Amino acid sequence: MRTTDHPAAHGLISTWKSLGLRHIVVSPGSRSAPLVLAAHALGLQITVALDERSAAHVALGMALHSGVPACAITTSGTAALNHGPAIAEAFYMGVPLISVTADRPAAKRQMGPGQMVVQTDVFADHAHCSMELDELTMSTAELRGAATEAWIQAQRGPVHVNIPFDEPLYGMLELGDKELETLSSTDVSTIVSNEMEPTSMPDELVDMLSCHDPKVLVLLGAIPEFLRATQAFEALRDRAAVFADAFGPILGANAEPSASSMLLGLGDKALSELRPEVIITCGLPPMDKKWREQLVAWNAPHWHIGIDGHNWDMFGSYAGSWQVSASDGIEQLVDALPGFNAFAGQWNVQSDRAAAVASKFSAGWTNQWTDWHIYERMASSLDDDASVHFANSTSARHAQWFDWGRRMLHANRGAAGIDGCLSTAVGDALANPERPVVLLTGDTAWIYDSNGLVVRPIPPNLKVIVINNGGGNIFRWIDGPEEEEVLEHYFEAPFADSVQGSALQLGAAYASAENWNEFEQSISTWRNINGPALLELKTNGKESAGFYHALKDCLQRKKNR
Ligand SMILES: Cc1ncc(C[n+]2csc(CCOP(=O)(O)OP(=O)(O)O)c2C)c(N)n1
Ligand SMILES: [Mg+2]
Repeated sequence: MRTTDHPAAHGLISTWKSLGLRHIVVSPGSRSAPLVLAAHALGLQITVALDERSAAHVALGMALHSGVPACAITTSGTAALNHGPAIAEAFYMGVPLISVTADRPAAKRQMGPGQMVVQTDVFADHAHCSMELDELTMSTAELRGAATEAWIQAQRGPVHVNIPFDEPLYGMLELGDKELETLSSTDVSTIVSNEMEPTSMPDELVDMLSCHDPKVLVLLGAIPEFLRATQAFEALRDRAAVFADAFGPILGANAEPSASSMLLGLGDKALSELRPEVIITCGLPPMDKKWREQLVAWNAPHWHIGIDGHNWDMFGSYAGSWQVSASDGIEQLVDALPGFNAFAGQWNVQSDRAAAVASKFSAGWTNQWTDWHIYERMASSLDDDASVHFANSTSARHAQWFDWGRRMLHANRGAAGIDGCLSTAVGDALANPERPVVLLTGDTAWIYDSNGLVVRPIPPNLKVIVINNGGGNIFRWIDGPEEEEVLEHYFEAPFADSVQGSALQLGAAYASAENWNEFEQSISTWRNINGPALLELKTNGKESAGFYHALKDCLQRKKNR
């Protein structure tokens, strides 16, 4: 095989390939050339992404369903630092990711070269493992050992490898059979699976669950797709009060009870009657700040289940954590809880009532062209096999209100940035070409991350819907600034009357609608386009926020009735 003459580049990439690496995302640059030449020689699937911030998010998106880390490679300097946002997202969300940043040799960093920043351990606080692999000082065996360790650590989150190369960078050599020998993949898969062995439920938690009719509240928070379970949600719902995020561990569990509508519908009396004796969380904390305040106010001992290792004291009442995968943990919870639970029954009555109020109120607004009604329509009309991504902001919040069936839903809820939502969907689409990937995004998030489509190849199975409500509508949802002018100018900050120009520049076919009549025509055009397509739905931001507040008011008026 003819490949790079830099042993670290070939050693690293070939070790990872033998362990299961399939996807590499590279951004153009010279210092990283040995890694790119090695990946090319090894026949890996290489995506080229101009913007390193996008590249790392594309790699993150590639791992969501398979759980197999993808590797993003960058040259030195600020290019390397641009991997940071995706590394932070992968760290908090628990998504496998390998970031490799090429650097100058340590001795030359003191000479003031161009395109140089401090790269060694620069992401250490947001990575499961951070290492520098130097071919000038390490043997091939040491390099391969370190590569194996990085791969193991990357199964659960981000890993950063900084790797210096001296010039010349483009040299090639012919490798013989002996040099091509690599680790057998089975050795490592055993190590990885052994580490994931579930532990049994802590005694203290067993005691809490064993009392008569325990009052248990289970919060199913966001986790990445590859860790999700398909087991019966109904069994858990009969045994405990369950509040599920749309991006949580059980497919379809958020739909009923709709966590958002439920919370708004609870008055003080109901809230004191529904106080749990123990709160069990899994995945990320709840999105809704008011809901978090209520969980703090209940002051019930909080147990966390999962292998994410965050162990946050989310509600100021942390009691302990149980290192077990979400699906094993939920299964054991179902087994440990009695088959019927009066407390769960009480919750379910309340939540069914709140959901009924919300859907009746929404139906009364038929033909209203608001963001809420558009998301409601999407939930029932997108392809059943689509993987649906929601950008951060109101998109990820709208996701919580509706029944999306068995579709896989995703939002970058780890660090909740708007800076990689498109790129992540692009990665998902590239890694899973057999199914449609749909991104539902706001106008600001779209513009922010439009470099996500400056990739080659462009995924033909990616479809985008931009809800253009004139800037960040989220700032009309929250208790924002009093003055309308200040709100509009500094916070909502509309940047695009239309996103048509950006769609066309990026090679996506474009359709748009401003009302339901136009919608029918445009969505069928959009749906039938063979290749990437963008549908822009223009709404009135004030009316959309107005509907949302009216819905909240309606739910609150029903409190305690
Ligand atoms: C990288 C980053 N910068 C800023 C923010 C703060 N932020 C959250 S939502 C938002 C506005 C998003 O607007 P848009 O995409 O139009 O969505 P809408 O609220 O209208 O649904 C901003 C700026 C963020 N989450 N991430
Ligand atoms: Mg917007």
